[in-house]
Amino acid sequence: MYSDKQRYIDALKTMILIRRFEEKAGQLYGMGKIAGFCHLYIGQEAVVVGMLQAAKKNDKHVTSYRDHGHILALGVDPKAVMAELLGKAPGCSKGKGGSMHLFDLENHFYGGHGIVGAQVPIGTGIAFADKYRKHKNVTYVYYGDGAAHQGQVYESFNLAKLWNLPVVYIIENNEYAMGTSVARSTAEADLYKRGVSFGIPGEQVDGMDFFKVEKLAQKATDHARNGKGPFLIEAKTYRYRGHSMSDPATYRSKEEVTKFKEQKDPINILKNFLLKKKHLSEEKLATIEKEIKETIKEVVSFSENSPEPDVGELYTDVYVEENNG
Ligand SMILES: Cc1ncc(C[n+]2csc(CCOP(=O)(O)OP(=O)(O)O)c2C)c(N)n1
Ligand SMILES: [Mg+2]
Repeated sequence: MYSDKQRYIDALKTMILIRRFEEKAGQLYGMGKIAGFCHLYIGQEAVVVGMLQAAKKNDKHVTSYRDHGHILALGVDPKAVMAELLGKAPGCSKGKGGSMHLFDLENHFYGGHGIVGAQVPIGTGIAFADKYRKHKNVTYVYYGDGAAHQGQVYESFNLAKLWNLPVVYIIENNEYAMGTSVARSTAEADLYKRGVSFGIPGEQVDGMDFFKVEKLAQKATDHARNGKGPFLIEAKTYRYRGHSMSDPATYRSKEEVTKFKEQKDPINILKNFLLKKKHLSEEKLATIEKEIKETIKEVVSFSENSPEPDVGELYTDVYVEENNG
């Protein structure tokens, strides 16, 4: 039987994998090996890993350009993700999408979207398709505090509630939209209230705490799966790195970032719980770290040694028809 203890250890492993993967991606970007944009998820790991505890195999997932953590948490091979970042042929989008356009049909990961807020109507449409086909799947739609201001979010909310679509909206409130803080841009900063006028229930959660996220994820998922319609979660989180790889970070103090790293780090919170409960020993933890380090090494070597896509690939995959549950 898959015990809670094992599930927590697996969640910790996933969070560490995301962290180490992204630290490496940051380095490779600095070395000029990753082109285009690259937005790191470091600091936000407990949000997606916590949410996925409530998801089932055929559920659907869609997010913004800050997407590495989501696709890794879904279990997609990190080699396919890193190869994509490097623009290589075995990448999950065949090296043609890059960091912002990760995609994986098998795990129902529908991107990776560069237009702020665009994934919200897309995810709502995916949820509509499931309801129309009478499939009991739930769609998870992640977006940022900045995206929460987009008009298309509210057009989606209206139809999602009108038709009681099986969708969970997750606002990853990491305090900033590029360089603009929530406090500077938002009259009502409790973003979980944004569904009220549509009749969509919403709740706020500490997005740095895996346990709190998974608890609310279960509640929201049950709501959506049982035909009660959409649910809105605001996960209060924090990104440690810049908005993307070029960010002067003049909009926040070093002390603020240090405070989150020292007092609220999602990996430390989960790790310390497991150590304290003796679910995990320091030795076992060291082995996990070592194995992940090895994995990352292999991932990088695989990606660097893989070929670029063939020129003929320019004309393939422009349109894909999916016909599954
Ligand atoms: C429609 C649109 N407007 C502006 C941009 C430029 N832009 C990219 S990311 C971003 C900030 C979004 O912040 P948030 O939704 O909080 O997400 P986060 O980056 O914090 O994850 C902006 C304005 C864009 N990509 N698309
Ligand atoms: Mg943000």
